[in-house]
Amino acid sequence: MESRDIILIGAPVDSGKRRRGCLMGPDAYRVAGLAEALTGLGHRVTDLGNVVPDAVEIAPDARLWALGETVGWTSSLARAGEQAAGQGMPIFLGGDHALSMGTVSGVAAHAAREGKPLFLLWLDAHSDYHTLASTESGNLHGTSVAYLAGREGFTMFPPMANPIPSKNICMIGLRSVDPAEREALEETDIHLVDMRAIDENGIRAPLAEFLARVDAAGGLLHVSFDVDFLDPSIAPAVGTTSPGGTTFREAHLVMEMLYDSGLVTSLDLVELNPFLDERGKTAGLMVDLTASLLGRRIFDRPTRSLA
Ligand code: 4U7
Ligand code: MN
Ligand code: MN
Ligand code: MN
Repeated sequence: MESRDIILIGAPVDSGKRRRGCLMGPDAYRVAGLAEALTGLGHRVTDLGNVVPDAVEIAPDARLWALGETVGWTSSLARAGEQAAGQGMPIFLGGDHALSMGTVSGVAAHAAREGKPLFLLWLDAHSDYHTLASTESGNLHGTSVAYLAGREGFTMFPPMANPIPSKNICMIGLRSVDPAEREALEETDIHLVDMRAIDENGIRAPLAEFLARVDAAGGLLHVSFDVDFLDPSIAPAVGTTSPGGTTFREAHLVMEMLYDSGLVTSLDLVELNPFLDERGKTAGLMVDLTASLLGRRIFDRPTRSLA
């Protein structure tokens, strides 16, 4: 694949949960040298700076944390995402995972305009499949996929105009799924790859199978990368740590396969909390993984087929 037009968009969303710090994420990626790493791979990189949330008037909700602020982010990021997707490959620098309600709806609007199906790869320990009614924590970063898939009850939010069909969604890395989420997921066609499946059969086969489907459909592919997809021993800068995550090499292999596929058209980097990092270790790893997704490799050998 030749050089790409990459658009960095800061999304310092910190409203999706109670523990603060993700608002520092975009600057941590800048300090860790994301733009420089991608430029070094031959890409053209533009940093548009940070988005701000729309002002909305929604009364505080006793159960749902910072509802109005997250709704405001959803509409402003949807606009930014739709526009950037028309100009290149947007990389959204989070910010917590509530930001994906905005970024992915924007990208979905772009895909609809192009007449192409959108596929969503969710790399996460969690399924983020709660509705506003089922969430027990009230933390909206745990509801993003439900919104994007068009589940009912997100009445305060902008209507999801282009919901993503569940057969176009693949979740990899799962190890913390709440009972209400599991029940709902079992009724869908969402492709679920939990850590046990990865232990038993490796991470390569299910990803290759999903990528082949994206390719066959001529689809666009959005990747939403939650830092807690990684094992906390290699990526400590995250509020919702969950042991038993993917290893350094499993994560790089996913990124290398995504590069080889040539299918990724947009990316979220979410849930980095620099306040919890150890001397920039997690931010640096996320930059290296993004570089792998955009062509960094150990040897320049011919690309293997995915089949
Ligand atoms: B993340 C949780 F209860 N399911 O709803 C919830 F375990 O974006 C966690 O994936 C959500 O980090 C995690 O609060 C959201 C919890
Ligand atoms: Mn998440
Ligand atoms: Mn998570
Ligand atoms: Mn989290």
